[in-house]
Amino acid sequence: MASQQKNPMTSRRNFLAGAGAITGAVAAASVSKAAMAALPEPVTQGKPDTMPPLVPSTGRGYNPVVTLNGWTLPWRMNNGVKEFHLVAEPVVREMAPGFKAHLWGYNGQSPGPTIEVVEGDRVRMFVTNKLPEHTSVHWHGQRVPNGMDGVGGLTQKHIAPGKTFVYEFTARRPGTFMYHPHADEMVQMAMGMMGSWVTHPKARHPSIDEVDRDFVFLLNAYDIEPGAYTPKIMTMLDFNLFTFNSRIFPGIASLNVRRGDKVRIRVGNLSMTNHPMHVHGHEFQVTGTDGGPTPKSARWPEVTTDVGVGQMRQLEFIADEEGDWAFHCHKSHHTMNAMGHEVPTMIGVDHRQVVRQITRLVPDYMVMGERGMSDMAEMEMPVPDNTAPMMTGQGPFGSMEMGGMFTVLKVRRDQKAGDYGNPGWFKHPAGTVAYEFDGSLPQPVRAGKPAAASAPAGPAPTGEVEVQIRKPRSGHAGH
Ligand SMILES: [Cu+2]
Repeated sequence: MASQQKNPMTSRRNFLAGAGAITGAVAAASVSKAAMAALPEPVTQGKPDTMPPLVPSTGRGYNPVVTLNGWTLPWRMNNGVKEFHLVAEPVVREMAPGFKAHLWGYNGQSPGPTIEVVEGDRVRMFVTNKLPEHTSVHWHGQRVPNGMDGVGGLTQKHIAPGKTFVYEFTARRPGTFMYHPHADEMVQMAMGMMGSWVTHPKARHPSIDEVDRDFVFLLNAYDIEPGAYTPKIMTMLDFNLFTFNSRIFPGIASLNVRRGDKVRIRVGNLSMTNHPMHVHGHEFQVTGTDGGPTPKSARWPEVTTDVGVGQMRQLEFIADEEGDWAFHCHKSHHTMNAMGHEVPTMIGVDHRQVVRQITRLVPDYMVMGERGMSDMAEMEMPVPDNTAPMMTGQGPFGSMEMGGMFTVLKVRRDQKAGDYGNPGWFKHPAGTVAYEFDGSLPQPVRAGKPAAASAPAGPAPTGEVEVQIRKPRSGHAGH
């Protein structure tokens, strides 16, 4: 293969030899050896780590993206055509340390590998189906000949189990795109079948800036009961795991950048609801969507942007504030992991007497949540095997009480250019961390008083405070 992922963790295994090891959960389709011989060797990735950017060694050059907890698929160049080989197959995805899910994906992972090409590239995608049912691949957002659009039944025959189909087209528009099945979509997307696609501009583009860091990931949601491994695919709205690239906090890698870097984050949404994505400490602009680059005259600053279902957004900003900045979906239920949904609200209910009575019968009985839910993060309550804690993540000051769609943007002055490694927790300069009040502060100056006369020692005489009290009248019509 002409281009290789420069990472020892990438395993190149023989497709057939590896077939039995993929999963015992679902019988995978078998593919004949003769049929595979002419295809680009399938490359798979077993580790859920964020892999280093794949610097192109053939074709036109570009500044590669970094896939959060993912990787970019290597290709081979065949008479000027970039050939990729996607293998649809059952996979085991570690969603967070200690919690694995049985999903469907591509080339060993869910989501599948990111595809990176350059505007104008001729692209040939081989898609081999090792799922137990038929599939297809739709190249979301791209200009393709209609018969390459991947809608099973409408624009092509479905790809039966064991078969390989070829898609061929020119990557006409630069931008941020996705790929996913257009066959038994409800099941296949609920099982994790999707991937990112980035088409880099072939030359300087008036609406596409060069950036120092370029991240990409997809938003997805799963419904996996505590202790189970396989998503419930009939779920329409009541998901319990909200993921960046099929990972949940604290399993999501941090975005590590150098202070002053221009940062681009490409986010696509293939879940069943919208996700308002929020960056702390910085304002960003949305510089593009899956419709292409946004003209500069049509951009405005934001700190949260909604990424609707089936949409992609490019967030860009200068990372000029050092620190550990939260980056998350702003729906508070989406920054939590699986829990029973029938938990009653116990805030303000003093049930100590009840607990004493129950404890006589059930010694291990625990009642959660009478002072809010943060107790659950601190107590690390026992959960079934293969279940992520609901709210967790140890930070330098204690539990972060987060899960799901949450990670940290780490901005450091001493991060090396091109180094995506985790620099550890931020060391705050003295006097810049919120602190506990201990009663010793300079006397306040009250608004509306001359400064010279306004700082008497001791508390202000109560007679000087004017308040107006309006009593409600009975029978008064509200408005
Ligand atoms: Cu969300």
